[in-house]
Amino acid sequence: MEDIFKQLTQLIKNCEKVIFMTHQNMDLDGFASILALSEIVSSFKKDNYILIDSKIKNTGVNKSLKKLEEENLNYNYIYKKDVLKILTDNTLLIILDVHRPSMVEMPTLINKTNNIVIIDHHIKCKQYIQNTILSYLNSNMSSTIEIIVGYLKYLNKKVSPIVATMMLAGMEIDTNSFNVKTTAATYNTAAFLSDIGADNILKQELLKEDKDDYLLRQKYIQNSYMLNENTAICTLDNKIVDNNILAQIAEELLQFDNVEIAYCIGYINKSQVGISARSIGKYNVEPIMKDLGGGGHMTEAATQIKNVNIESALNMLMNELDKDEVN
Ligand SMILES: [Mn+2]
Repeated sequence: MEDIFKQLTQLIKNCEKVIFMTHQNMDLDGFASILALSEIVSSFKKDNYILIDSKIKNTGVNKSLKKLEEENLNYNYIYKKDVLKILTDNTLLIILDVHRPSMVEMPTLINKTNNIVIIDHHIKCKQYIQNTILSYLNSNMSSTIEIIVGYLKYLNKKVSPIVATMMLAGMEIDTNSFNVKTTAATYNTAAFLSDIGADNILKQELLKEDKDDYLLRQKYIQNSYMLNENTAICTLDNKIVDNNILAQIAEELLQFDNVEIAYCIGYINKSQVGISARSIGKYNVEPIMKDLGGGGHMTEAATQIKNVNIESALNMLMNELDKDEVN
């Protein structure tokens, strides 16, 4: 890892400016990792820009943006429509928390430059961004934040307490409150962030949610059921919901007795059904989602299936589960 950090430092020092990008529907792992790296890049006296969507959906990210504004902490945010205007031959594009080209915030940006660095903690998928000058993928890491904290330690640098707080919140989300993908290194990362001033009260505020969203999930969870001795299923109605809702429901099902694997199925738009899969870490849910056209991690994976209804998506899932049992 030291070698990667050494190369990254050289690339930052040698470039003219940096543009940061994460995946579509930016979350706190991606955003807080970017904020931390932005502080690092600024300390090297390099201009840097954070590519953001004009309509951010993630509540944690929105709350963080508002908090940073209130505290007069100004980062250079840039929208897709303006990013090509600032891109030069010597601009470094650092992509965080994603490595699949179709999933990045602005896929067309990838073909506009070869100065690409990728730092991610997802299991390597078939389609990955190939024209990189540096790529670090480590799926043993709980979060991208854990990698970035490694870089801070390597550089012997800190970030501002407010960014440390956002990083801690991001880790908490990616690990489902330090339950999955959590190792001694994960706790050490949290301890480091706490040491440099992460604020537990602000962290809770960033993670708070809308009561109506909570109640909606509980309504669906009431109708969830056990498929067998360790697998819970929750199917939604015809309402179109955000992908995140499916993920959150599957995650929440894991807290109940006997549930070791959970699936949540629902419409994510008119013609697409999403399946979100979660596991406490005893079983790998990634192969099943992969067989259904998706991907992910051992403990969290998902897929989107076109032109099916919930019932047929459920049938497809059951077939895959049956196959798995036979094997
Ligand atoms: Mn992540």
